[in-house]
Amino acid sequence: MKQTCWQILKRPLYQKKLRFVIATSGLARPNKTTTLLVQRPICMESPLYVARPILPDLSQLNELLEDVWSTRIVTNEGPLHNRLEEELKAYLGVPVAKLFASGTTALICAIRSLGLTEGAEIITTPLTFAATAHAIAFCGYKPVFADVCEQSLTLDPAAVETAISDRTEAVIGVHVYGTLCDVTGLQDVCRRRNLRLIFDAAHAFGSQKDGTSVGMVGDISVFSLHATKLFHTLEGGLITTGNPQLAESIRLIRNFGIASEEQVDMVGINGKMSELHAAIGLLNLPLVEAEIAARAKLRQTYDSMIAGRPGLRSQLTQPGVKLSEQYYPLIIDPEEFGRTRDDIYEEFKAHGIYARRYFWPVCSDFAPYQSEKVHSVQAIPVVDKIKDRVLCLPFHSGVKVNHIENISNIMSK
Ligand code: T4K
Repeated sequence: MKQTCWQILKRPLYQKKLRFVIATSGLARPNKTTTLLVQRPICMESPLYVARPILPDLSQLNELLEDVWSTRIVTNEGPLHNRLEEELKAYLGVPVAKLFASGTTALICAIRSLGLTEGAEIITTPLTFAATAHAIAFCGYKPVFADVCEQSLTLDPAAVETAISDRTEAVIGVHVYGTLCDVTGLQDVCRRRNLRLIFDAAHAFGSQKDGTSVGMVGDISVFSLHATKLFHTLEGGLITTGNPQLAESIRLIRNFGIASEEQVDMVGINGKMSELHAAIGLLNLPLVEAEIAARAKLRQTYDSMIAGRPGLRSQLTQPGVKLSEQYYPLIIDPEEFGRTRDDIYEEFKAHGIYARRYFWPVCSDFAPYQSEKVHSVQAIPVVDKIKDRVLCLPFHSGVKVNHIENISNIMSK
């Protein structure tokens, strides 16, 4: 039987030999580190992470930065920044694309741009990254968590309807893992109940529904351009909107509300992206299609790995949707599969495979949201069930055949 390096290193005889070698080699006297090595052997292969950033050629980056160095315009809507906004408009097929220092700053500015009433409630999903809920609270509004749909794991329009109070003024849907929200359903509720609608599209870069960019739905869409995202600028964020008035407010809020040297129109923050980050974006954008193709192939491989296995399912297939290929969430039913998500997560980890339990714990479980004053939760039975079942597998072009074999072997036990 083929043994993993972890299993070999765990064998008592091997550990005894290792201790002896360390003690007699003279290279290292047994200390805290070597003792730890003996007690907790690590896998020899380099770790396999859930995400791996695409990176441009360093010499190309240098070339771009030479211009920046010569002009010394390094930030504040510089030429590379503006060029990237134009290129993103074309790539995404949107009329407005505004860059930010991070996805979180972009979310904060998007929420601020709506000009909601003090103390307003914003309904969102608890099954998301901390940033979604935090952006709401940071702006002084109250996050209200509602349940998700069982199949898509995105905000359920019916649950939103139930969660609406006389203080509700907006909804934030999240295209979680890259699965699109029920956009029509959410738009319908928001139109009928006169609510603003933001989409947190951090996982949905480049995604389309029936040929329309995901960045064109709702009032505003917000993307993360963090290193862990398919397209990234190391750190960064992006807002798209079809509403020119909102676009202008968003641009002002990003730059302290400054309209001109003599005029400050609104309360704003520093949410700007630097030229260095924009340069990375300009060089990464042409690399995105190849990364998408590699991930699409990997998705097929993972799909066939779990096909016909009771208790395992993956992301919902949505007709007419061009996937962003951001994550590969595996959903594990412990009763049917016979093992829990956490059991598999730990075993992966022991083999140097760092899958992630996004998004556990869910936002409604966070300490700052335990008080009714800060947030409220409607019944969230689907989230309560699903939060212990999702495991995002390593999903990028660095995942190779031997990794997949390893993953498959662990899943087959
Ligand atoms: N809304 C949603 C729905 C989001 O998911 C996010 C961010 C946001 C809003 C806010 O956007 P930003 O303000 O972040 O732009 C990561 C990211 O930091 C975060 O951007 C992302 N969502 C979240 C889902 O994932 P962690 O705590 O899981 O990151 P970390 O450092 O553990 O990275 C995951 C793995 O990626 C590492 O194990 C190794 C690999 N990695 C990571 C980094 C940073 C690399 O290979 N290279 C790197 O430089 O949050």
